[in-house]
Amino acid sequence: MPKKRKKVSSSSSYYELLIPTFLVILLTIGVFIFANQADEKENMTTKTISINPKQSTLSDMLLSVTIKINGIGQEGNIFPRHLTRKVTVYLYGTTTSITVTKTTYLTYDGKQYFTGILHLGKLAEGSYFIKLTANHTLQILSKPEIKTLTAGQTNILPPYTLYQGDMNNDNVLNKSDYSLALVCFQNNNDCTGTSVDFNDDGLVNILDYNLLLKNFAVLHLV
Ligand SMILES: [Ca+2]
Ligand SMILES: [Ca+2]
Repeated sequence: MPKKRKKVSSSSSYYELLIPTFLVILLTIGVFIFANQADEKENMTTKTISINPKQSTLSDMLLSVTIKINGIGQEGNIFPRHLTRKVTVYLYGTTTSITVTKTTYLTYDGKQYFTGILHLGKLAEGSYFIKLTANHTLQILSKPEIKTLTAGQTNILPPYTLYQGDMNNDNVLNKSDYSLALVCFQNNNDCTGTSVDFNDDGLVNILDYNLLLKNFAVLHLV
């Protein structure tokens, strides 16, 4: 009888040892799986940050600008004396208070347009109103009015025509400009600093005067 009791006691002790060991193994596996899931979550978070659009907007924003100046090109003087034009571009954020003014020189393509790439610097992606102007031209608002700018690519503006004749640079074409230009035409000079040689052929004559009148007509000012 005492021998039987000893056998039962040995078997019970074996299971008493096995069960805690098994629980420890299960606990270890659980901790391992939990740790792996946490690592995966961390990796996913890192990946999300790497494509955060806020970071991509910090790269240099590029704008391809093309303008036509009336009187220069195929319907006017195809061989202007000045092969570059200084152009100022104004950007206004539609949903932010961002305002940017940049000036660049565009190069004549030998036929019709002045073109160039404008570096806007670190500018946030988004929607903007864009205006352009050159020396003694009226400002023009780009069309469509709201332009979405995207980082990492060259944003292309369609060609715009700039109209000359704003002699006093107040962004209005009216009789004050006509009077200032008329003095130059009557004296047959280029009125240094306020050139009326609109077609840039080196002469001040009836061709330039007609261009000014045409601008008034095109802009419905007469
Ligand atoms: Ca004016
Ligand atoms: Ca001329």
